[in-house]
Amino acid sequence: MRFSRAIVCAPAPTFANGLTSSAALGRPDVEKALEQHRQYCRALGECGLEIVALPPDERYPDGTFVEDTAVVAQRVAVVTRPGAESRAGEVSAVATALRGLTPELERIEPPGTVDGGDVCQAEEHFLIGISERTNAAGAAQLTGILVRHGYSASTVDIRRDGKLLHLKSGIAYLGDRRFVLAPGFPRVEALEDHMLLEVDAAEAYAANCVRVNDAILLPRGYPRIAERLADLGYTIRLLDVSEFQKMDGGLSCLSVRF
Ligand code: CIR
Repeated sequence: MRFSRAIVCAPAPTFANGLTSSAALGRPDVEKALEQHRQYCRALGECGLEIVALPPDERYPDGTFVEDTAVVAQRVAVVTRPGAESRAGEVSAVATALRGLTPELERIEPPGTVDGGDVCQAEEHFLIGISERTNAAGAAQLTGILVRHGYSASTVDIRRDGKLLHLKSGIAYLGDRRFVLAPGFPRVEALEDHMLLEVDAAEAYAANCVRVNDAILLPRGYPRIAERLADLGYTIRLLDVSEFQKMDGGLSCLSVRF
């Protein structure tokens, strides 16, 4: 699957007031986050993507995690309904940006909630995580939309694990029938007949990596998985995302790629 565009949103001045359960990592430095975000956008540009930059909105400290607001596939785009109340208003800017860029725009309606971080596309199949943010009603609506557009979908409940905020905190699809997984990720049917690269416990955060055209974006500081991916022949782009990690986010959350 090749991408030609990415929607991004730089961290707002209020970034450090966002939701986080990683307080032990400290408070993020907004200036440093802005620089890391610039490097991230540069990497996406070097992977061949045109950047569509939404203006930071200080009402939404988590607005930089733009992936949660939309699920964009080749035949349909879905504006989500984020599960955290403080993030509900983030969707209007992304909906406006998507109009005209995607063939059809659908929406998740109440009582459904979906965070885009809970949706992992692997070719024509979508794995949807039921989480603290994505409920069963939202997953059912999204499944219905995707199936109407010729895709298949299945769900996995990630709440039991307790460690994953979103599905994609623990899984990345690389293409080539390969997934990267966090340790202990449930072996659901959608993973069958795929190569599964489980990261070491000490490198669990690196399960949130992103294949973008000819490269894999990987957080810096996880040498074991970096080496395994390089051995498989992938070009690796290492990026610092420490300030986003402090707010429970990572590489995938920072863009909507399509
Ligand atoms: C939140 O809790 O919503 C944000 N602080 C982090 C969202 C990260 N998004 C993602 O993993 N897809």
